[in-house]
Amino acid sequence: MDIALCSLVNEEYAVGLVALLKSLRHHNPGVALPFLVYISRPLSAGARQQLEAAYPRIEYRLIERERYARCRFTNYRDWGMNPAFRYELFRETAYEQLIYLDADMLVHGDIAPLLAFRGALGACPMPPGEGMELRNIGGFNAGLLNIGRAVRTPQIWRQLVELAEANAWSGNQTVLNLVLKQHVQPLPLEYNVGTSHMTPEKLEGARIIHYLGKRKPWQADRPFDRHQMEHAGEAMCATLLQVWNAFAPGVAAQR
Ligand SMILES: [Mn+2]
Repeated sequence: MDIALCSLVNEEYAVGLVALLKSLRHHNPGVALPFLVYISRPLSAGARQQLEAAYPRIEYRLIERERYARCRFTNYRDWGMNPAFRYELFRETAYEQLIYLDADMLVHGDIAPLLAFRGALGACPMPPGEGMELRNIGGFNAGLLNIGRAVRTPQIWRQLVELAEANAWSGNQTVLNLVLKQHVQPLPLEYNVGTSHMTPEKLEGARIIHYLGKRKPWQADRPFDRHQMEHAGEAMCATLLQVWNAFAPGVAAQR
């Protein structure tokens, strides 16, 4: 098999991944690729059961946390996950393409063209002004990465870790951009449509929705942050929550 899908979660983000997997099955029922779930600590039996019920080919990959212990970030966001764990993807050599999806994403359409991509690195460009340290130079959003074997090398992995250790960056995305800039090929924007500036037109065309921001749709007490509410508007936020809730863990599969 030459392609695998993957994500990176802890116990809390596993809820988001369950919804992502259910949405993938719903919109792409023919897809039966392996799905690698990167974790840094074992998940509870309950979380594993939900993931495995949502998708048939789950494989776990346990990250050695020590490898990333010296990588430091300023905007830690209280994830309970070291942002540098994302660099572990660059140690996987088994597949021609490794397609990474953030666990705060939802598949919203046909992703066959994304699965057909072959190349060093496919990612969606970020709008100007976004991406913290990248706001003036631009770059790609690291929530969706189609990573070819050419960049999954010990050299690139070491560059990522060394750069992350050298400076306190806002997150893993800046380091990924700085190291991989010359390798990236832009993917159509519909594969990573951020919720913060969502419009009805963008939602209509989205193949993958990315629930950006500090708050996440499974945090029922407050699923969106203020920035998101102001930019997308209350009605759009309600729609986005409805879309996510249709795939929430515990909700029976549609169709
Ligand atoms: Mn994300």
